[in-house]
Amino acid sequence: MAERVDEAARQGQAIDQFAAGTLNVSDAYAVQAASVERRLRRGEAPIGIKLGFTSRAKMVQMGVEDLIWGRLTDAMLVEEGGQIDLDAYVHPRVEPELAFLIEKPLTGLVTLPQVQAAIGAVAPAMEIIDSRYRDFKFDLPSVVADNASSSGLVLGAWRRADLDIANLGMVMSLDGEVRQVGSSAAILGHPLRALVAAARLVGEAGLSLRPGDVVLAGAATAAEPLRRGQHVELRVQHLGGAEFQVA
Ligand code: OOG
Repeated sequence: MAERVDEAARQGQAIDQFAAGTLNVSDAYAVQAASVERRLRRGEAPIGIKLGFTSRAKMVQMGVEDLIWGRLTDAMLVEEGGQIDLDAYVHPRVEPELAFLIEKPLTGLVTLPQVQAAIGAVAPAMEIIDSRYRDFKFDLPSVVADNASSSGLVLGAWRRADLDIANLGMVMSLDGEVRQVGSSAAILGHPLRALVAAARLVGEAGLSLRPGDVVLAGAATAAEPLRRGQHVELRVQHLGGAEFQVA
């Protein structure tokens, strides 16, 4: 299963979804870990994790109640202001997010003040998500096995996390047209809670967030499908923005 999802991601080719009931959530995380292990054996380096379903808009869009997480590698980084090739993906979508840079290790049950003390910087970010399944019918274990649809990330400039990020306006535009408007408050009510959740989730897997890790806090709005030729831009109040082009 790990080989199938990994090859699908590597080649940008859709695969059939695993039959319903073949995987439970904990099996699915084992498939995810094994598939990312294959990427690391090919020379990719781990750079952090992403969270999924941290906002009501995403939960409603996908019909779920649970948070999930996936693993990020350096090969997923898209240069800010750069270009992606639509052919490298199956059916990519883009989401407006915030990214955090971890400065001190975090794992297990942690408090908001501990989280605040552990982050070094925050940046506007977009995640390119790409479910590798053909005719996908939503099923949580399938998404988890497919590395929580993680496919790419675009990071804006980091700045020290000394400003209040509780309620920052976020506007995502496609070809100059505003398509998604939200607030960082949509991320679990306060985006730092995403880090509390991230520490708990990686802790449950026997892991920790390490200095230098990037944590994508999860989408603040619903996702937008990407099309060839599009220009995608995110602006975040007080933080700046990020953009990229779809070729
Ligand atoms: C799952 C990934 C969701 C988020 O930010 O909520 C996600 C999907 O929608 O395919 O990354």
